[in-house]
Amino acid sequence: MNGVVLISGSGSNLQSIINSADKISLTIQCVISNKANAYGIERATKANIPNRIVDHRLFESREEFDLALMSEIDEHQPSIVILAGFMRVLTDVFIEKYQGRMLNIHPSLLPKYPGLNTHQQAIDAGDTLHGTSVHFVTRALDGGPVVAQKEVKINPEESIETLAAKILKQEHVLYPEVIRWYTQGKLKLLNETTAILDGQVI
Ligand code: NHR
Ligand code: GAR
Repeated sequence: MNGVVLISGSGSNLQSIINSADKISLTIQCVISNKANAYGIERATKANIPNRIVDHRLFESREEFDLALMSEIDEHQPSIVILAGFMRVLTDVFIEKYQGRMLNIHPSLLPKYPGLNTHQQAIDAGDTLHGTSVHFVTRALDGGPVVAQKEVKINPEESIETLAAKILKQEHVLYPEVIRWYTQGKLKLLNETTAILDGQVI
């Protein structure tokens, strides 16, 4: 299956997807970043994957940025759009076009802590359990149906850095697995609030 990956940063999730691409029957057609200095762009280049920068700061509005992003994506006609550490909130015009074939990995046990600074929020709340979620992307920010999660323990002396590293390690296992479900046709979005895995509501 053909796919496009959107990133904003280090791209360690992108790397885990690149490394498992054969196993999960995914051809990454293009990697697109909204940040020119994202290390994930170097990872794509090293893996001989076409890549582009669409700098959100060059656009007057979120909609105009999204339209530029869409025109880059649509050159490839991807069957899946993968958000991997992508940091811009997407407008409805974008969501409507790709809903049902767009996944995100979010560093919390959704529905806890949608949005930003999730590790800080979990520590501040005194949580002992944290984790990561893969969900279908819908208009509701980090509110689309959750497909799968992995948990990590928060230790008493945990810092944001140690916690983020533990979460990333789990993400690198979880995301390729969920993408494989999708490429194999086992995972589908039924509607804005419901996902189906192997014919069963998740
Ligand atoms: N867009 C929609 N409509 N729905 C979702 O579920 C989305 C989305 C766009 C991105 C990823 C999400 C995450 O996993 C994601 C899910 C960025 C922000 C944010 O507030 C929030 C959630 C996510 C990504 N971004 C700031 C903004 O103004 C910019 C922050 C920055 O540049 O550092 O867009 O957490
Ligand atoms: C990941 O932990 C991902 O869940 C999170 O950022 C990290 C990206 O790391 N995503 C978000 O916070 C989205 N707002 P990576 O660039 O090394 O894959």
